[in-house]
Amino acid sequence: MAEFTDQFAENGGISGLMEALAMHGGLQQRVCVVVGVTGDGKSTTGNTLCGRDVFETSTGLCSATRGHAIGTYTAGGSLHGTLWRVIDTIGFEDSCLPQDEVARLFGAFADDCMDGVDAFLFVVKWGRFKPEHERALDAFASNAGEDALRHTLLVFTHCDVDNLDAILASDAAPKSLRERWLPRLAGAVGVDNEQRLVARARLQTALDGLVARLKNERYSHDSLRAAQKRRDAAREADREAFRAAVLDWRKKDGPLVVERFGRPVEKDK
Ligand SMILES: Nc1nc2c(ncn2[C@@H]2O[C@H](COP(=O)(O)OP(=O)(O)OP(=O)(O)O)[C@@H](O)[C@H]2O)c(=O)[nH]1
Ligand SMILES: [Mg+2]
Repeated sequence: MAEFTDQFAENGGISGLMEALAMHGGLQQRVCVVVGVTGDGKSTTGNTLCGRDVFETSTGLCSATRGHAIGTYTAGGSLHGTLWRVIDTIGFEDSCLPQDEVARLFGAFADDCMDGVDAFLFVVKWGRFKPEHERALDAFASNAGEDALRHTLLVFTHCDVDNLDAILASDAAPKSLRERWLPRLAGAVGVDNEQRLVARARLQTALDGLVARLKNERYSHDSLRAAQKRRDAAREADREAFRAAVLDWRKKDGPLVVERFGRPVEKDK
């Protein structure tokens, strides 16, 4: 019996069994990816969905979630329901890593959802839609492509308001959120992760609504790869333009002196 229990645990326990069932067609499979800035509650929201503490949470400025992590849960009954795979990702605007490295770590989640993504949850702490969130949404759109936005729900954490939609439609909501982002996103939901059961029900209802509205259409793996290629090409063009500008400047103005710490260390020409 102990041997059987050990084997069961080694194969992932209940979630391993659910995945195996899903692979054999017994359960429908869906994927949601949790994204956003560092520290606003991505991992906690993932834990709320999974109904248990799967992801490590933190309070620091550096993302506790480096790379990505995966949790699973079943919704709508364990035999005829849906097996959701939740992928928790590194925070954009991580102050401890260069932007390129964050983009590389973010993109790696794609290897764990080759069949695409049903929904992205972009997590924002309620009352804190700031320039950093705007930059993070821009980074998300540039890393995952515009197509990802219509699969994305804005999830406000630390949020216990009942009239979220009315607030978001009013002048109380930041203009850029109202006019620039919400029209391109799939909707918004507010949760307080401290109230896990209520929060879980709200998130699941929002996820099911999104899947139904999009008629099961998934964000594809190819869209992600195409967005990454476009971003790399734009970056290379930017570098090339910079190199050309320096060359041009050198032709016109003679010696180029590179100064470090106020002292010339390298002379050219
Ligand atoms: N009261 C309250 N606290 C929350 C809520 N959501 C998250 N927290 C807390 O916020 C802190 C940060 O949460 P995390 O889930 O680690 O945030 P994260 O976005 O995953 O952070 P990184 O992985 O570091 O980028 C933790 O202390 C959580 O307990 C919420 O809805 N209400
Ligand atoms: Mg985290």
